[in-house]
Formats: sequence, C-alpha cells, structure tokens
Amino acid sequence: RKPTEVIKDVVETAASKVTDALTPKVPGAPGSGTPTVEEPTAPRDPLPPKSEQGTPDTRLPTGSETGAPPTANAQQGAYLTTSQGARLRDTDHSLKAGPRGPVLMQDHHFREKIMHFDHERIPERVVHARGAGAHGMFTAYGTAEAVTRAGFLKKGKETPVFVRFSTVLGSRGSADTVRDTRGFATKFYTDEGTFDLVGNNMPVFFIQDAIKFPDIIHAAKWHPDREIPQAQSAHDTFWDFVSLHTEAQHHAIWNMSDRGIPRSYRHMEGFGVHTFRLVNNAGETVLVKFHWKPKLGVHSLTWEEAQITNGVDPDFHRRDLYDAIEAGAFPEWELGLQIFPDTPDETFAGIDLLDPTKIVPEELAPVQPVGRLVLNRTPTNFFAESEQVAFHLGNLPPGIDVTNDPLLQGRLFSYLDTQLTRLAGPNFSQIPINRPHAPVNDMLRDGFHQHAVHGGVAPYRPNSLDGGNPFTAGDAENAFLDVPVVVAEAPKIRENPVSFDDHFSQTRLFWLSMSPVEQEHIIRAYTFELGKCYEQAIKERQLQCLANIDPVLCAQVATGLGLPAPEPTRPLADVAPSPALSQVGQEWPADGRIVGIVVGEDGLDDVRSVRTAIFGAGMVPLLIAPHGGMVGDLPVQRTFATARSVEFDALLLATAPPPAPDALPARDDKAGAPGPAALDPRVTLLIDECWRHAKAIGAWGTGTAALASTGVAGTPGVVSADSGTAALTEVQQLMATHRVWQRFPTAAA
Ligand code: HDE
Repeated sequence: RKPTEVIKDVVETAASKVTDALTPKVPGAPGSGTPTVEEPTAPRDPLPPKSEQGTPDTRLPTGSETGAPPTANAQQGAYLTTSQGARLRDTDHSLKAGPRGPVLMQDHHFREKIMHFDHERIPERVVHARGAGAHGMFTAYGTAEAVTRAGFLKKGKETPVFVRFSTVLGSRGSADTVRDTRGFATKFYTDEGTFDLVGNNMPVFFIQDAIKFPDIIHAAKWHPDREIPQAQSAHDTFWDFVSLHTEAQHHAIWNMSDRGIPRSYRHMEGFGVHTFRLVNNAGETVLVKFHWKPKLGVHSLTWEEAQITNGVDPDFHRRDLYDAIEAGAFPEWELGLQIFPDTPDETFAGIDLLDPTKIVPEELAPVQPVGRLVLNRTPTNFFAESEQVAFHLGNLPPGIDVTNDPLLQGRLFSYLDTQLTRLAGPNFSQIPINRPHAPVNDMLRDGFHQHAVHGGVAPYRPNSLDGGNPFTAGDAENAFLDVPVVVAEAPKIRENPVSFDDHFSQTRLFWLSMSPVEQEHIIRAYTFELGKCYEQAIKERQLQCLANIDPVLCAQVATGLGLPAPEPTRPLADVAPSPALSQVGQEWPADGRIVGIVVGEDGLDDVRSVRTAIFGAGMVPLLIAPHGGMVGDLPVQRTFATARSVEFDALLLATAPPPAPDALPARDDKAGAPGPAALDPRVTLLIDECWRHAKAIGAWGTGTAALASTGVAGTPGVVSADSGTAALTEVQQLMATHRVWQRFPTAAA
C-alpha cells in the first residue's frame, strides 16, 4: 500500500479513539458527570475541549477547527516539504548566483532549515539532566481502596504511565554508571488527572528544607571556575558542604553504599521520600510513604565495574533499559505503601514523618503492595518524550494530598517554575508526553507556544456567555480535595522542629544494617571520595562525622587516608538494624541477565544447547569469539577485541583459545618471560575481571583449561562441568544471589 494510505488509516483510528473520550456532555444530563448548578443563564452544551488535549498515543487532529487536514504524526505525505508544506526539489544545495557564486539571501529554504537547526537544543534540566524514559502500564491490586479514593488504585484498574530514570549531578551527555543518586519519576495518566510520583532510588534527602537546594546542588555539581568534575561527588565542594551540614550525612552514606552505583534501572528500588496524605471516600486520612520494589531485586555494580563501564559503555543503563524492553524482559516493580495513622504530631514510632532525612524501617511498618508497574514500550523519539517530559509534585489526583514536609512544600514551587525556561513558556502541559489523559477544561489561555485553538468568549467564571461552562465539581463529581488539615497558631519563624536536629542515629542505623561485604564497599567509597579531596580540613571534618556514625568505619577510612581517627563527639546512637536495607542474602529471578560465552570453532553442539537454555530461562546469551560474523551456524555478538566483562552477569567458557594474531602481547610474551601465554590475554582479562567482580564462572570441555591457566579453578563460584548445560545449571543457581559474595574481602567484619 502507498504510505499515504497507511497514514490515513492511522489517523482515522486515532481520531475515532479520542472522539468518545472527548464528546462533550450536557451538564446535569444523566451520566454526564457534571453537576447541576445554578448558572446565570440556561445551560447549553459545553464547548469541545482543547483540540490538543488528546493522549500521547492518540494525537488529536491539529487544526480540526480550522479545517486543516488531521495529523497522526509529524511526518505526512511522501514528499519533503518546507515547514509550511510546500514541496521541495532539492535540499542539498543552497541557492547561489551560479555554481561558484555567493549564496543568495533569498534562499528561504536554507534559512528556515538552518534557523530551526540552530535552536534544536533546549536548556538541560538543572538537576537530573541525564536520563532515560519508557512507557508502561500500572495495574492496581485494589489493596489501597480503604485508604484512598484515588481511582487508579481501585482493583484491576489499568493506568498508562511514563517513567524517567536519571542521575542527578551530570550533564545530559554524562556517563550512566557514576556514583550518584538516581531519579525515579513516574507519570500516571489517570482518568482523574495526572499523578506524578517524582522519587529517587534512595529514601532520604540531603536537606530538610527546600530553601537549601541551591546550596547542596552548587556544592555537588562541578566547580564553577573550571566546570569539573563532571557527574562526581568525589571533590572538595561536595564534602565541604556535607561535612559542615550534617543533616546530609544520612543521604551521603546511601550514596557511598552500593545503592550509589546500581546494576541497572531495573534493579533499583524507588522511594517517594516525603510522607504524603491519602484521603478516602469517607474523608478519613492516613499518612503514607511510597515505595517501588523491583521484581529483580536490588542489585549494584562493583566500583571497578562502574568505572570500567563509564569508559566502555557510558550509556550502559540507558541501553540496558531499552534492550530489556525490546527483548521482552519487561522491567517490573510493585508499588507499595507504608501506612501510618494521621496523628496530630505526624510521627510514627518516635520518627518525625515530616523529616525527609529519616526513614521508617520496614520492620516497623511493612511495605504493603498496592499495584504493579510493567514497562513495555520504549519511546519513539527521545527528545519528544524523555527530554520534554515535565514532572511536578503538584500533579495530584483526588485521594492524594501533600503534607507540611518543608522539602516537599518547596518542590511544589520549583517543578512548575523550572519548566518556564526549560520548555520555553507556560504551555508545556500541551506537549504530547505531558498531556493528561483526563479531559481538560482549565481556562488557562494564550502564552508562548499555545497549541490549542480555544473556542468561546468567556474563559472566566462566573460567566453567562459560554453557558456558564466550565462548572465547578463537588464531592459527587470527584473534585480534588485539599484536606482541611488544621494549621496550628504559631509565630512566623525560620526554624525547624527540634526532632530535625538528629542527624546521626539513622545514618548509624544504615551502617549497622549492611552486611560485612557492603560495609567494606562503603569504607572503600569514602576512602576514594575523600582521597580525591585536596583540602585537609575537609577530610578531617568528614572523619569526625564518620566517628559519630561508627568508630570502625571511621578508623578504616582514616587508615586509608593516612590520617588519625578522631573520637566521637557524641554518644553513638543505640539503634536496631533494619535487615531490609541490605541487598545481600536473598534470591531473585534472573530475567534479562546477560551470560557471556567464550566460543571457538569446535564443541558447537554444546554451545547451541546452552544458548537455547539461556533463552529459555529468560536470559540473554552473548557469544564471544576470536572473530566476528559466525561460528558454525551461530551468530557472534562480540569479538575478543570488542568484549568487556562489565557487559555480562556471568561467564561461560566453551574453549580456552590461544592468543589470536590481533592480541597485544601478554606479560608472559615479554623477553625473558617463561614462555608464550596459553590463553588469549583478552580472555584472561575477562576471567580475571569476572572473578574480581564476584560473577559466576562456568566451563566445560576444553574451556576448563582456561580456568586452570588463570588459577581460578576450584575457587568459590567457579564451576567445571561435563557439559555446557550442566555448567549453566550451576551458574544459574549462583546468579540467583546476584553475586558470589564470599569472594569479596571483608576487612570491616
Ligand atoms: Fe527534584 N528537581 N528537587 N528532587 N527531582 C528537578 O525539575 C527540586 C528532590 C527529582 O525526570 C527539577 O523538571 C528542589 C527530591 C527527580 O524530569 C527541579 C528540591 C527528590 C527529578 C527540581 C528537589 C527529587 C527532579 C529539575 C528540594 C526525590 C527529575 C528539572 C526541595 C524525592 C525529573 C525539573 C525528570 C528534577 C527541584 C529535591 C527527585 C529544578 C527544589 C527530594 C527524579 O525543579
């Protein structure tokens, strides 16, 4: 069929989908959902909603009011045109006075093309600039119905979502696997208005009051004189701030833990951080914290893996997200709630629920699952969707309300404000990815980049000229309720509640909740980061903070820095650990995990069955051979020159290949060395790294010789088997715990 016919079909289907949703309802008519209210004139049909309020999936015809043809997407027709639709003959040559002559100013096509290109970039987000998004579906279990009237949490309700993951500090082009907090922002396109849950992969924040956000971000981003380092916290200004400003210590220890270097977005928890207030149909309220629990468990990179990945594949997390979705290994999370009674003091078990530097341990308030999120579609266009998506904490449906957390309150201002420059004006909610799926009738008008062709003459209330439309809604029409929380009579002051002064007890709680391996990683992270600072006073001040968290932690970091370990300046908090905070000690599904297989020209029957078994287990095989193309009838994904261990989660060896001609000389090949290396040095490196990064390694047949020659045979998590499938079975069992944890040294134990 001709492209024009295909496009016509798409347009017609899209248009018919939205017609129903947008058909105006007569106010007060049965089933209209609009209230019968006293209006100054007899009600008449409301005007149709804005033409551009279609969902991102069902783009409404742009100009239906002007009689212009409908558009299903931005590219129509088979011919190249100007932006005004005139067909073009040539776009490769500017209009010149003769083939060697000057370019003519009248070349309007040239000027339009270059003008548009000159303005293709928009300002990057001031924080969370680097990110990647995906579409998905949220399905509610119905378990939250008792505590909230929010329709998208009613049993079985399906709500389309868009999620954007991000790092905080780096620029748009920075690497994915840096040590940083990750953003986890979810836009639920609910029938009752959009709900944005703008969270992070850590449950606490550096500051307790939004007024300090510029301070922490100025300190954590690059130094203003040289604009380095990029996407790093290992520098003086960051540690200067967090050591002086001790409420940041709790978030800082999360960053120094393995949570700061996630294996992938699919392996991260998400947290709403603040406490929110839910309200049900009876007007009863509870306080809640939102949690996302990944189906694959929480899993992180090792520090060395993260650093190698920064160079080998700076887009690692972005690629992983898209690859997993395209391979059908859809990333999944459960949304859960920690629910607390809405008491006047807004505390639970002595923990101030308005303090965003505090968690409530799951052992005290279990996370109750209320729905499931599946990401199943990658964006069609990165800029249009992931870059232009705009989140805002004030996007709340009826049934969810905010609390007085001063960090949350400040965010309610910032997220709208920032879009004015980033998305160039106040009409960013008309950009397709930001359009609500609920009908909109908002009386907001004009402004830069207005896409809607509003009808009517009375965008004000009350009016008689537009038949009184739009009408206000009440409880029966599911209007949003600002919960009438009593505000205590109090003086206007710039002060925090006293409970906000406790900066160390939960930081210690986190430290004590870590397994010895995780504690060791934290020690190394602090030692690395402070080791990259120049100012002695900053290192000493942070060591003092560490002494107030835990003397073992402080002593180990001090040794690494070559500095004396100070004594604590306050009694160590007596806190019970929260085992739920550790990512060690459980078993998880291995969906979408990648298994590298070193293959040669022989033993391909075994390789074939291993490959099939890996696919069967929902994982992905990555064949690594001395050359590209095919080995036998199997496609090669990586050569020894292009493979690096950080790309896969476990390694299988079907062969022990001798050095290929393109290998660099190994240590053994140098003059005076005992003899040529038996194994290609790049395969030796793969084995060494996998072993150091505690990944499962398996071999069979001639592959077992590779284990022997690298000296790893017989060590924990290294399997020699009679056949490929036998090796895979054992390796798969090892992968369930994410890593062979006993390979890590644990000096902190
Ligand atoms: Fe944000 N934050 N933030 N933040 N934040 C932004 O909004 C801000 C905070 C978070 O993928 C900005 O559209 C203030 C906590 C995510 O588009 C900006 C404060 C949490 C994203 C902004 C905070 C977050 C942002 C930059 C202190 C976790 C990326 C561009 C009160 C609960 C969203 C933009 C995306 C983005 C302000 C603190 C999460 C400037 C003032 C706490 C995931 O508005």
